[in-house]
Amino acid sequence: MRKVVWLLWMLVWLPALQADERDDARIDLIAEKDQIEIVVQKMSEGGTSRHADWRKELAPYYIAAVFPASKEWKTGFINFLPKGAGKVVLNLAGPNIKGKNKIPENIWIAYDDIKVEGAALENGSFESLHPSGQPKGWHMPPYQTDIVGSVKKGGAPEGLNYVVVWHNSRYAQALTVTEGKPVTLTFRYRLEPES
Ligand SMILES: [Ca+2]
Repeated sequence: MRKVVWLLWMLVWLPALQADERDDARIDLIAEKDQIEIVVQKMSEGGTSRHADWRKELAPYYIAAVFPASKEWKTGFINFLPKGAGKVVLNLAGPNIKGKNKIPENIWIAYDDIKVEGAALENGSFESLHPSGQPKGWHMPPYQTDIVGSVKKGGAPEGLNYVVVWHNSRYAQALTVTEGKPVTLTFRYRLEPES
């Protein structure tokens, strides 16, 4: 009988759990180059973080943080303590849900109004653009994909512009951190509706 109850529980909840995971915004904090240990202290409600578990030597210097997203704009935050000084690269990304050939699925997450306390950030509003249309201060880490993130105009929670990204096409910016000085990152985000 217990087994049956367990099975029923799984049938009810497993799809729900999977659905949740699909809807996560993901922010990576990467200090691989300067080998700064990162300790996450606090996150917005429902947020979870883990050290990189795909490459052991990278783990102390790489945090993957996820935040439950919906189609409505929400505010998220993450507070972390750098245990050294140097550069922590902030990556705005989407969830790692493996699709065909183990390549992550193209799930779009929108971000805007990125603010940082404890370090300087350029153009967290995405209002300032290069002639190419790319946001000043941000770069795209190299991934092999033809489906690339971009700046969207209109419907932003702050100003005119926001950005959309997914796991394999991100906007990134290096933050210069101070040893022992906590950094708080706040941001607006949502699941980007299919257009
Ligand atoms: Ca904006």
